[in-house]
Amino acid sequence: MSTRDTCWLNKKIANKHYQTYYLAEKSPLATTIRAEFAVLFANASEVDEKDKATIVFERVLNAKLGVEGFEMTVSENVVTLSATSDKGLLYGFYHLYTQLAQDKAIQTIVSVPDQAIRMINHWDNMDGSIERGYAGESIYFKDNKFRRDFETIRDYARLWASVGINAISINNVNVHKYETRLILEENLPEVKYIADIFSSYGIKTYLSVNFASPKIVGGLTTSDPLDEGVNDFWAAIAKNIYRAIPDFGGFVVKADSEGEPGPFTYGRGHDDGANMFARALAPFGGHVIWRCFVYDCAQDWRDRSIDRARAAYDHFIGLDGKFDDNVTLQIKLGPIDFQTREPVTPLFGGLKKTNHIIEFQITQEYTGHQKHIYYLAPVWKEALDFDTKVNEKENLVKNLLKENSVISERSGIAAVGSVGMDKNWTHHKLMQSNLFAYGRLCWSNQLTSKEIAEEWLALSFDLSQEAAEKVLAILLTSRETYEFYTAPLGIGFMVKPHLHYGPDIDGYEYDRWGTYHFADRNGIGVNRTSIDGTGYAGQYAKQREAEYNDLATCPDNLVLFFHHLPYTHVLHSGKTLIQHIYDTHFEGVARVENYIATWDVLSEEMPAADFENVKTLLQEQHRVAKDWRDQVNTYFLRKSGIADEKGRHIYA
Ligand code: BDP
Repeated sequence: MSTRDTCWLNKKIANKHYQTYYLAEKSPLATTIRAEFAVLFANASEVDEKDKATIVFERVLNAKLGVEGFEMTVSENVVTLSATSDKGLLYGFYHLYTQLAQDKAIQTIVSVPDQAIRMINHWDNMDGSIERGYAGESIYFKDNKFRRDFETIRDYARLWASVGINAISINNVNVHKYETRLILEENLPEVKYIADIFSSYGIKTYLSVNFASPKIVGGLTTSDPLDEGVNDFWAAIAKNIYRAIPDFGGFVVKADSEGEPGPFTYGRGHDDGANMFARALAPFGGHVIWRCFVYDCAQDWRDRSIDRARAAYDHFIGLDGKFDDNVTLQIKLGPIDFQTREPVTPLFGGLKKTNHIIEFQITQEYTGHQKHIYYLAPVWKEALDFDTKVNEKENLVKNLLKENSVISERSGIAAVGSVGMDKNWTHHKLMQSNLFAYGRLCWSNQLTSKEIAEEWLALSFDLSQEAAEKVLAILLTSRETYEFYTAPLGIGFMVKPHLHYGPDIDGYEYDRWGTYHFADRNGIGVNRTSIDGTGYAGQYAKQREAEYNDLATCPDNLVLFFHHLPYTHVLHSGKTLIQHIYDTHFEGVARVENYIATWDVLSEEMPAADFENVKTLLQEQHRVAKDWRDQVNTYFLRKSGIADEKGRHIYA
């Protein structure tokens, strides 16, 4: 038996004595379903004949279910799960389990995923470290070798399959020395062990690759995507990988970004780079995921003409339609970098003829390092439901992902993962909710953040309704709370450089990364209008551009992202900018104090380890929230010279 926290797969179904009938006895996924049945229905006890129930699995031809959907029908004591593939049956089985585990009535349902690609990107290095990882070491690697903890990987695969994840890349997008060799023969048997486990749960394995591999490990003098030798190199690599791992997913590539090599070195475009990989992988049905996080990370802070927010659009919009069918562009949800509040990247709605996926971040790089409570579902919902207003009508991101991709099966969602060797996977017990929420939301875009959190709570704990509501309230307010005590109104950053945890207001202000707030004695914010600013707002459809350009319509929570404003500017809320900064920073800390008080009341109902875990981390959250409050308030009091109208203490 595994020693890991089984998260939302904790409960055993015991109320009925279920039997199963399974048709495709030999497939690996059928074996998985039987194994899952044995674990999740382990407590089935002797019961009356009238309480016995049967689960029938059947493979059907039913176009409306697609490859991954399922239908569940219920009559008397028979539950029938039907799907066109064993993968669909696996998803149906988990659905049945989660309904029973929540004591919900079993109802007839047809369920088809809203997004085709539902992916996790690990940023794991072979030395065992994880870039932006906050929950212990890598589950895959240690000491520049494979960790070979297959039980952990199997447990991990179960968690993701149960919420519908179907693709995982296992290594960092910044591909260092050892990881560059992952594509080579010497490492393929080990990659295959991992891929086989994932595959038995319906998950495809991808590798992040180094664009400069032909030079680094291929003995070539160039990595030029138009060079014949380079193309031969990648063709041979692909052939080798697919010989070892026939259902391998493909490559994830970060190129020409933050020091990573790329096609620009050779005067080539990103279409040339991506299509080179596409050609190598195409004969095997493989897939290239090409990241759009391309920007100048060595800019001069004195040069006001460069705006990092513009970069993804400026680099990729002109390439729309120029990518091969097995290329998918991966675009971060916001134009800068996973800040707590950013507008949605204008490439969504901008791209019309290119496969693309939206990139989220589960790991809490800028959102509290899994020491602070930050339930991410509202951030993701906001992005998926964002109305681009392209063509002057409603055009939501969640629909455009498929509609504007040439091949809808090559569109969807990816997210940077957050797990490590910590026993509870995520370091903070409550942040398991983000894993669950990510999978559920990828599958069903219309679920609300609240519904998902309720499901997660019901599956993960045995709480009274009163207690569950308390935890729910903490989760649902957590993003705003964090936003309140950190950088105000969409300005972002103000974090400790490199670490990205805790306040450092001018940490990046005179640095090369392009993440400036421009605060002086008169005001703060970045003028990104298309009237007299950087022009970023002009990358949106007309209505959005007008909305962001105009202070009368620009939403308060993004106003400093788009405008440079005096501290006396009056927001839509009726408060001045400076008073908003003071009020939210006091309020943010007060909320954390309330969380602490609420949590203490839960000691009877929470398992001891989980109770202690959250209690301890809340103290840390409180410590850092106070730091944020005091540094931000002091900074702006000194800059503006305007006192808090409520007369609260600010360190002047
Ligand atoms: C930034 C991280 C950096 C990643 C980069 C990326 O700070 O560690 O390598 O994103 O997405 O947020 O490639």
